[in-house]
Amino acid sequence: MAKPTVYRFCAGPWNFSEGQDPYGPPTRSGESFDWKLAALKKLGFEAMMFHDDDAVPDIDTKSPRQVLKEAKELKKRLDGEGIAAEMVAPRLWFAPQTVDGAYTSNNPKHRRYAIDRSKQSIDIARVLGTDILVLWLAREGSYIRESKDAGRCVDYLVEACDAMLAHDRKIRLAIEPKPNEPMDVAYVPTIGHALAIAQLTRDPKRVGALIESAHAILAGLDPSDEIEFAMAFKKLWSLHLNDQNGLKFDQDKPFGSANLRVAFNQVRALERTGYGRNGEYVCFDVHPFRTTRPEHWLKHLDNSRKTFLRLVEKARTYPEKEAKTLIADLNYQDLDQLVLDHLLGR
Ligand code: GLO
Ligand code: MG
Repeated sequence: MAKPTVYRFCAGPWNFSEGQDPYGPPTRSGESFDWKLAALKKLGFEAMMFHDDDAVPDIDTKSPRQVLKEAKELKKRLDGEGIAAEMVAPRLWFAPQTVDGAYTSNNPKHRRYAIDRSKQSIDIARVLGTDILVLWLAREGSYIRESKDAGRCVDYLVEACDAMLAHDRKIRLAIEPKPNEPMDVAYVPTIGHALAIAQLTRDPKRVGALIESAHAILAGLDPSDEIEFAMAFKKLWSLHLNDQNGLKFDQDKPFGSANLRVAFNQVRALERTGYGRNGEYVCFDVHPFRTTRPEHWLKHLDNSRKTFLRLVEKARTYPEKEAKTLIADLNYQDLDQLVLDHLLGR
């Protein structure tokens, strides 16, 4: 039997957010990057994930040389702290060029901007020592159906992936699906869509996925099934665990906060499929509640990890034999209760 996975944890600088929402300003004043790096260390997390402009602020105003220089400086700081860079993601949803899509914009100049910026993110990833480029396709979708050609957008997405794969022979693209928000409807809403796009690219082996719990729930799916699906293709290269209370705005709640059983099944899926054995990290894409006071600023991350580790124990002590007998007997009534009793502690 394989040795139990020792999980390693990761978060991004945006996960130390300041409480702003569409209806109100920040409720905590911003902290510096160094503070966030120190906070991750204090939490015992081993890696940080980066948007390109987290790594190099104001990236669009800097020359390629300057960008690489700053990326190298960052790498030194990370090495000094013993924190790895888990991934880099081009932030393709802020700039005016991405107002109606980046890779799938109707405007060829804007599509070019998106591809060039993605190539630059790959250069940053190389400097930071990671081979994972995460593509959260935030604005690849439509506000109204008639504004874009959905079929052509598939071609545009494939073209963009091909350009990135050609730019660096080692880079792996991890597509992070989400069904909506900020768009009304996104073109890559599920893992199935992401892996289908992968098959059309010049090197399908280097195009995989990142699953976020909340995004699967927003798509009306069970995140544990999404995990098992991606792992069946050996394509789950990163993970954003969090929680989501049904179909509403993207909540990014602490892991397990809304539905402990759904969280348990995600952990069980990771255990069953061996996620983490090839060095993949468990990242928490969670935000503090708006009400959080600065002295409790790290709790959402610490608590997410605590819940995760307790659920690992629950997965490892799950009464498999008893469950198997009940499954063979089609006694799902008692199987259901077995799970609840196990989670509640007998
Ligand atoms: C938003 C996404 C976002 C991405 C991040 C990395 O819904 O989850 O947080 O994960 O920008 O690309
Ligand atoms: Mg995410």
